[in-house]
Amino acid sequence: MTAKARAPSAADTLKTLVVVPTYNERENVEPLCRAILGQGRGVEVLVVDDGSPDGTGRVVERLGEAEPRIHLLQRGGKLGLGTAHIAGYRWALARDYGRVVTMDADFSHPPDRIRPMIEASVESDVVIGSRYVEGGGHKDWPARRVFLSSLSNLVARAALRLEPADCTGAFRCFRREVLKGIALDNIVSRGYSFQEEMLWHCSGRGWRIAEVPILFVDRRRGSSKISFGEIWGGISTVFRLMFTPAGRKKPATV
Ligand SMILES: Nc1nc2c(ncn2[C@@H]2O[C@H](COP(=O)(O)OP(=O)(O)OP(=O)(O)O)[C@@H](O)[C@H]2O)c(=O)[nH]1
Ligand SMILES: [Mg+2]
Repeated sequence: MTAKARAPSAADTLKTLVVVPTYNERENVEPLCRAILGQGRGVEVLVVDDGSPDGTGRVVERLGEAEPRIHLLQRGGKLGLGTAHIAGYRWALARDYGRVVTMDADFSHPPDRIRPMIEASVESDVVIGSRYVEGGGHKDWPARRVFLSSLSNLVARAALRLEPADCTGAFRCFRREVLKGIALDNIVSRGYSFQEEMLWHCSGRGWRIAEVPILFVDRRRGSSKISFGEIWGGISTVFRLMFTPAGRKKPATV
């Protein structure tokens, strides 16, 4: 069904910004932006590019000239995935978006799951595009990735007492109030373990968290940016948060 034909629902009363961090995603970024915009008239996209040498930023700039719903936040160099997400949140909070979706650029996060996540955010504050609930999963993943992902989730759930089944993925939808209520300056993780740290804040504040199943497909175009250092980053983040005093109460203003 196209966005035009779809009857308006409660989900359409808020504008949504889909934040996509990129580093060398030239082949993916144009089809992805188009697929995202197809998810509804109130959906816009912000690409946070870290000076990709392959010219990803220039592609987005050109797309934005023809389509006002496509935006580019161009940063000078590779500053890390966590800070790219935060930059996207801040960009949205400075404008009138009611919710923020975050996702990878390589089509591992299926764009057609954005709509069900937005619908679920009517009743929930945070919605996770989840590989580990019934109906979800991953396809074409090497055994090493399956093992590492399962282990990271197991550790995050056990050590940080997080309830969601998928605590490590970047495919998420936040209501504006959630992001407004987190002291983004205090988030320490710069890399992939940023995801666990964000969820730790959300769950500690008592926000309602829901999971929508997704089938995670291994990237087909472009190359992976994950490094061995991210594994160490994940372990140190979990240890740091385990020994951080709660102090995550929901602010009275939201
Ligand atoms: N802005 C920005 N984006 C990044 C950075 N590192 C990775 N990304 C983007 O973050 C998303 C996730 O990176 P991937 O390389 O796909 O990581 P992954 O999904 O764990 O690894 P694969 O399964 O191999 O694809 C992609 O959209 C990347 O382009 C960074 O330092 N800055
Ligand atoms: Mg990927």
